[in-house]
Amino acid sequence: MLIGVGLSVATARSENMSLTAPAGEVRLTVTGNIRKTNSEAAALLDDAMLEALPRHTLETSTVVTDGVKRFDGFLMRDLLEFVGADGKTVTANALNDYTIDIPMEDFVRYDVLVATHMDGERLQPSDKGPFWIVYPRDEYSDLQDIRYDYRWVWQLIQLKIK
Ligand SMILES: Nc1nc2c(c(=O)[nH]1)N[C@H]1C(S)=C(S)[C@@H](COP(=O)(O)O)O[C@H]1N2
Ligand SMILES: [Mo]
Repeated sequence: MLIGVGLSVATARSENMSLTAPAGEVRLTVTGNIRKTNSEAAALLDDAMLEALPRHTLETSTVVTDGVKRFDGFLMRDLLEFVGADGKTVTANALNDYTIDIPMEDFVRYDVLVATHMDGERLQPSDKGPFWIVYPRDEYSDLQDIRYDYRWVWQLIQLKIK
């Protein structure tokens, strides 16, 4: 009986922790209301796991750079699906302690990019890296607004789903 109970607990646990463990350095951590984890209540993601997401490109001007830039990365929508996120708000945290709540609906309505590269160069933590949330600003006049500018989090390292 005791062995049976132990086994069912172990099985339930492995079903929840359904992501493989990161092999490399953890670059992005997702916590909160997610179905897929690989540590206690978190999805710890390394470059290899993030590079396996469908790649996406976006050209746009930004409020902090000159002219139109080419950004490469993956869609926030695909990342959220990968970790089984379910909620109304995504709290984004940056290396410089910047924190902001972003409505989940942004990622349904728009192709919001988690950029890894700008003009072909890997974003570095010393600048806007390792990740920069980039909106398709030039495509939608609605996005050319200070409320959205706040959501362009650079030096992104953590997301919490609520
Ligand atoms: N990591 C990080 N991302 C950030 C910020 C910040 O301080 N740190 N500032 C936000 C704000 S308030 C705006 S308006 C835009 C542009 O910031 P800036 O005009 O202060 O350079 O980036 C956003 N992303
Ligand atoms: Mo700002």
